[in-house]
Amino acid sequence: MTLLDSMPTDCVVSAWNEWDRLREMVVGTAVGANYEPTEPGSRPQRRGGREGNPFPTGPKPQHVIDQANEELQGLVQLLQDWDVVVRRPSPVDFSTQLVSPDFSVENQYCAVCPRDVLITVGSEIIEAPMSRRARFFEYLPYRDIVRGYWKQDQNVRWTAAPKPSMHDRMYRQEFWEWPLVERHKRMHDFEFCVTQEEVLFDAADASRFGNDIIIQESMTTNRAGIEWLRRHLQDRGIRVHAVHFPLDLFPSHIDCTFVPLRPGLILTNPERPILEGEDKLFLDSGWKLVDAPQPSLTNDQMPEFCQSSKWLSMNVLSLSPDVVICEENEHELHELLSREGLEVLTIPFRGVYEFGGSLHCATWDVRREGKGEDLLG
Ligand code: ABU
Repeated sequence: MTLLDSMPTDCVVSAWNEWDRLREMVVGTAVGANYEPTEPGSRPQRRGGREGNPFPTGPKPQHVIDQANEELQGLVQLLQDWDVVVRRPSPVDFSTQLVSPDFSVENQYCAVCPRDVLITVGSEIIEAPMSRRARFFEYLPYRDIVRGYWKQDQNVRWTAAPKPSMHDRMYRQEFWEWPLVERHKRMHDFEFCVTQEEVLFDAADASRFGNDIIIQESMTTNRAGIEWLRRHLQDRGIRVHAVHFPLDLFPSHIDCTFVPLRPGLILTNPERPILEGEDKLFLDSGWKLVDAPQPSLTNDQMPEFCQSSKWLSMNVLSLSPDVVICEENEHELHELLSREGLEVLTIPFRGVYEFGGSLHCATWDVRREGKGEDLLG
């Protein structure tokens, strides 16, 4: 790393971790949201006993969009009350079909979860390649914002990771047919619905710890994607570590599994322990791993069309190392975090669950105080 990289910066884009005092952030929007289509990288299923019924296609109902937008606006208000500058994505019509030389998909998805698409590493904004066809163009709602930062400050770096073909060859279709017993047998192979050939990652599979970034192998991030990020960041002295959670048989995004809250404290998922030996990276540096309590909803009680797990409960957003925002119904989590010395702010957010995310997913931090530090190893 150069000296310049590690220095505190006035750059309009600057964020090194998940917890430093938040100053500027993008909050997603449900405007224009559609149901995610069935495609090689995703087989959406209904919940609550309706698994066998067809999954809808096309635009989400307006009342569902309105409910999510009301909750997202509540988050905006809370952030502004804490002097955080908030920006919102440009509206995009996600109902349009995509046709490329290599694939087509009947409609696109939504701009509720900027965390999946964008990551800030120091003064660099990286647009993830993504792994699903319906999300190929999901960077577009954020392009005006990103271009604005880039024009505003010559220290801002802006990188779009190579776009994958999303050709049928990029996917492992038989993954979806493997019964659970087969998945359990294969869980240490870390082979999911994407193959290893092309560079793929969703930004939400990564988590920032200063000069170290951890990133999980998942249904949305493959080893080539992790290698691309590692090579891309190594010249700046930023180390990328692959991590694995073998009991998560459908992993997608690390922020419901392993959530750093402040230096020395990580909220962990009791049903998805980190691979034996990989905990050393954290324990040897004095980090404490604390299991989250069971969520207030079971998987069956999650919204019928939500494709994420009950562990959205732990998808919290840090305002600072001392203050964290949680969904209002997660009382046991509030108590745990309070016992750990955090001030817990709560807001309603279950209407956003329908779109696959909670507070961390629905946001992308652009600027936090602080600088790059060596916090692991
Ligand atoms: N988008 C986050 C989903 C993670 C999970 O379902 O556990």
